[in-house]
Amino acid sequence: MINKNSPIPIYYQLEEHIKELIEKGELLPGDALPPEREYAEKYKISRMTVRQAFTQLVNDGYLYRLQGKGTFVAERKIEQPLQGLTSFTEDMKTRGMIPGSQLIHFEMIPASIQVASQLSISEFAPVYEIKRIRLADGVPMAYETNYISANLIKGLTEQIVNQSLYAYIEGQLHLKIDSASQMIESSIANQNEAKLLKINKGAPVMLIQRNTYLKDGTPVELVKSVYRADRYKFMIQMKR
Ligand code: 16G
Repeated sequence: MINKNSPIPIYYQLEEHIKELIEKGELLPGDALPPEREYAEKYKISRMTVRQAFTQLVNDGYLYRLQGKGTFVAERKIEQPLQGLTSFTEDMKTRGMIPGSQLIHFEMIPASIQVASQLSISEFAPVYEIKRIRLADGVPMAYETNYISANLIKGLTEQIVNQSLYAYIEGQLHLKIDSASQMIESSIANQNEAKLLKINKGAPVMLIQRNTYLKDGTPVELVKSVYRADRYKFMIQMKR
């Protein structure tokens, strides 16, 4: 498996080998990896090399370490395509996962100047402020805050937002969601986000801000989502 005469660095060969075992399902999420020492002895390589491969796999989200306990196989990340304007509920259903929401906050408030300008409404006009934890098979994936004009999207209830917002907008109100612009940046979880997402404070997250529009250009929502970076990766197809 490890070819010492190959120009490919040994740590990289080991990394690819472990990745292959994970992809084939020979190593499953939660499985403990043999200690670094064992790998070093088995392949007659240095422990430093094994550590380098492990560290890279931890950084790439394939493995995680528990202090004093060892190195374990992480859950597979969800690969989210970036083309296509979909809802969380649709995304989870396409994957055969059960979507869920835990409602943290639901209130009608007067729009701040920032929210008003992004939703193209007047300052103090009524907006719904909705905070939800989005769950996949019961596991928290993202913490999402939506601002929605109450004069445009009428009749929202806690029950509706506990299910799918997009299904209500399109299925009940017959408004056609058409386009969105989205910004993605890296960040770290603050105390509140960490608690809600069941991750450590300071753990890496991806901050996504989405402005969504109807066909005639009317802004329909303003969203800030905090996604767990240990469970999500984004993918986009490109053509030249
Ligand atoms: C996604 C969207 C969010 C939208 C929600 C509707 C991102 C970053 N955000 O989470 O803007 O409000 O879907 O989901 O993708 P729902 O129809 O399941 O309520």
